[in-house]
Amino acid sequence: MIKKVVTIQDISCFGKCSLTAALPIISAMGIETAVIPTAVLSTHTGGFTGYTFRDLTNDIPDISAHWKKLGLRFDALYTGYLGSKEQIKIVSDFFDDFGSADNFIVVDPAMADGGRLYAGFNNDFVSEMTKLCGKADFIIPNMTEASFILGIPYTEEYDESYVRDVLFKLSKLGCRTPVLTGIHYDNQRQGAAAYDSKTGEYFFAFNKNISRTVHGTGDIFASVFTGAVTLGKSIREALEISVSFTVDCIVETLPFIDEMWYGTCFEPCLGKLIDYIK
Ligand code: PXL
Repeated sequence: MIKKVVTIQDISCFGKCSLTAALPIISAMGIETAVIPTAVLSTHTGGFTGYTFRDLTNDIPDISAHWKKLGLRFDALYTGYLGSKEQIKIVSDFFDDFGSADNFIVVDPAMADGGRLYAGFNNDFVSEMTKLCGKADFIIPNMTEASFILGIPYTEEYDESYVRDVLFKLSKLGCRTPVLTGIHYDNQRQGAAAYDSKTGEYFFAFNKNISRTVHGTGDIFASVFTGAVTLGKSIREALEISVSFTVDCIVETLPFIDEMWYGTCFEPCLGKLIDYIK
């Protein structure tokens, strides 16, 4: 039976992030992908100005009620960028309705990067997102998001023991497996790390470091990771596939970076992703 994921995040109509990344990527992995759009924006908020924002919070309970009547079930529930703290509460109810012992929940607390919260977010939003993280099986923050969640200072200078400590503290929120993205100890390598609090194991996956920030890579990583775990890959395998694919996408983008400042050229790499999951 084909696996089914539901992903809950915004549609930025132009800009290749959130749903316009998650939908093609998870579909390419051979997984049926249902969506709940949380908001419609003309573009994402990372570098554009004057974008429109239509909040769809009130639609979510109706979609959920209809799906409950239909008896829909999903192998994974995966959330990304959420538009407001009210919306996080409603998504939390959705987890109560659709989460079960046979599926898993992934929360990517997409709210900050480079030491700063994205436009429109504040500390109240962070505390609500932190609660949502406690309900997840996997959370996928970058170091900025992890620092906001844990209330610790953001730093770009850290070592492996710091990463282990951050992962351990994140697991204490109640989520079984925190995953930290964008880990780098030097300029040579960059990657991701995970902690399975059930077994006490730590996992690391590194690839070459490319010191250009490319927009939307967090969404690409989280989508691939969610898809890989849905397909039954181990944490180690899912981490390696996600790191490799994210680096492929960054490498593909670099020659066009002046025009592509707003997004990542993931489309030409989808064939490689299909190979990685074979
Ligand atoms: O890529 C994360 C993201 C998702 N959705 C919106 C965003 C961002 C990051 O800037 O602005 C609307």
